[in-house]
Formats: sequence, C-alpha cells, structure tokens
Amino acid sequence: MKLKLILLASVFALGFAFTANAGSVVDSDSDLVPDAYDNCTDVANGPNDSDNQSDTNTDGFGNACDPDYDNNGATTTTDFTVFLDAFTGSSPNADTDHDGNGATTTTDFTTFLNFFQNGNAGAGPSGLSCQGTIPCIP
Ligand SMILES: [Ca+2]
Ligand SMILES: [Ca+2]
Ligand SMILES: [Ca+2]
Ligand SMILES: [Ca+2]
Repeated sequence: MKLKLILLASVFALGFAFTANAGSVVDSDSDLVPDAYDNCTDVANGPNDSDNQSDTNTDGFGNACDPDYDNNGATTTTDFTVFLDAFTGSSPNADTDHDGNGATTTTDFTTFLNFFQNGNAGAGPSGLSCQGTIPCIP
C-alpha cells in the first residue's frame, strides 16, 4: 500500500516536472524555433519567414542577424564593401541576402545598417552553442 503511494507520488512528480519543463521553452522572437535552436533569437526567421534559419556562411549566426561577412566579430566598413559589391552585382554573395528573398536589396541594407549603427555590433545573438564555429553543426 505504502509502495503504491510512493509510486503514485513519483509519477505525479515526474508529470509535474515534465509539464514545468514544457512550459519553460523560450522562443523570444516567437518564430516557432525555440531559442536553443534559433540561429537568430531576436529576429523572426522561422518556418513562416522567407529565410527560415538560412545561414549561408555556416557560422551559427543566421543570415537574418549576420552582417559580419568577414567574421571578425564586428560590422564595419570592410563588411560594407562586401555588401556594396553584392548590391551592385559586381560580386554576388549569398551572405548579404538577410531576408532570404534571393537578392541583395535595400531591405537587406536595413539589416546591415542596424548592426553598423549599433556600435558596429557583431552577428547574433544566436542560441546555438556552436555559434562562431565554421561549420556550426548543432
Ligand atoms: Ca529567430
Ligand atoms: Ca551566418
Ligand atoms: Ca566584420
Ligand atoms: Ca534579400
């Protein structure tokens, strides 16, 4: 009888822990990709968005939040040169397509500018633990 009670209590505790765990899944940008698996935790780039976790340079930072094309940890004038070459068509580059529409446009430039003007911020934030490693294999 007592064993049955302990067993019942254990099952209840386990169920509670499971429920609590399920409720704690964080998806900061509500793009249906939990933060721990989201390569841009602050930008909606999930299955309902055109870029859907696209990360063309495979560094663990999604294109939606990665204007650091030379991977030096900052968004600088050097990166701008890369953007400009892609924008003008002189040197096409998939990394500069931030919204995943297949082209480098003024919309992509807005993403670049946000990082450039924000103290030359580097890529991210990403929720992947392999971020910064090329290739980033979660
Ligand atoms: Ca995201
Ligand atoms: Ca990237
Ligand atoms: Ca850079
Ligand atoms: Ca684009």
